[in-house]
Amino acid sequence: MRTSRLFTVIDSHTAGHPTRTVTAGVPPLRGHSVREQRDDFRAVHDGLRGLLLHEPRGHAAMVAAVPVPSREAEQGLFFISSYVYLDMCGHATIGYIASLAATGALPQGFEQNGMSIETPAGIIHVSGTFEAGELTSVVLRNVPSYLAAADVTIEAEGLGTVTCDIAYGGITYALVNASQVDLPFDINNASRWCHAGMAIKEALNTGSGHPQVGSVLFHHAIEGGARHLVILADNKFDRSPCGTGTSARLAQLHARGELAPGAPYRAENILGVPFAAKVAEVAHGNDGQPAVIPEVRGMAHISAFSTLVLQADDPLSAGFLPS
Ligand code: PYC
Repeated sequence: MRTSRLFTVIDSHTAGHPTRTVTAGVPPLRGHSVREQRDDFRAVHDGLRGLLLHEPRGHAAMVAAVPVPSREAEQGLFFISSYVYLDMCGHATIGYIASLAATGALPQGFEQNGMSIETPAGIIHVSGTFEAGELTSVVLRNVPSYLAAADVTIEAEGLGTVTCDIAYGGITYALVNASQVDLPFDINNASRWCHAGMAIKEALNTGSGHPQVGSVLFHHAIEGGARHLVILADNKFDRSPCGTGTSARLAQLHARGELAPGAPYRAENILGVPFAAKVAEVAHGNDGQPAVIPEVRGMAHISAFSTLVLQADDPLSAGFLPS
């Protein structure tokens, strides 16, 4: 067999959402910061995104975590999804740490002190809980997160008038109470929720004058928190409760006076698997706006240790993603 490329990867899922941690095969990248290295990957090697994440080696929901050197933190990490480059990704950070733990690659002292990670969105801090030396959960302290706009009203195609808040948690989200959409809030209706989410995103992002959003988070109240369904893109939704979306929710609830620092917030995915979250600290955003440091705790499980191969004569070397 003649191969033209080989990548070693560890696949995990965080409450159902996949992370492909790439441990070898990515060419050296130019740039000082993690953001610059991520931008170099995008400019020079974007073809690898299809190879690593699209069919036949991946699928629409796949997200890669790519470790790179950092000058600012103990490690650097950037995130590639099948459809876009994410500045920050909570579920993939949790998947990355679980992958390091599964291969004995957590840095020395992690169990006591955790570590800092530079991401394109900024520096985060991760630590873990352990039982008899085994990682049992990953605790992520995210970048400063804030409410960007409250009580925004838009007309969304097929839905009519929708009210939402817009908040940043490493990615910017429209936060929408799911009761405004006449659909059962369950996984069997995921593609219809995707349609609804995309209609809201489109209405916000095409000349509404409101902050642009990357994704739409629908929330449905439960005891001690909410069930989340995050619509990422056409036919793509987060299977996890979404780390950056949960961070945006914490910022929203804190700004509205509905969640005190330290109070627990249970963020469940659409299948009922939770993240445990809280406002860890009150802080300031990059532009001095009132913000919070969110803390999100969850766990990932390993699903494969693989070597991805591109055979030299593969006619579909770029991969493909059915829409
Ligand atoms: O967990 O932050 C997250 C995330 C973003 C996109 C998919 N998952």
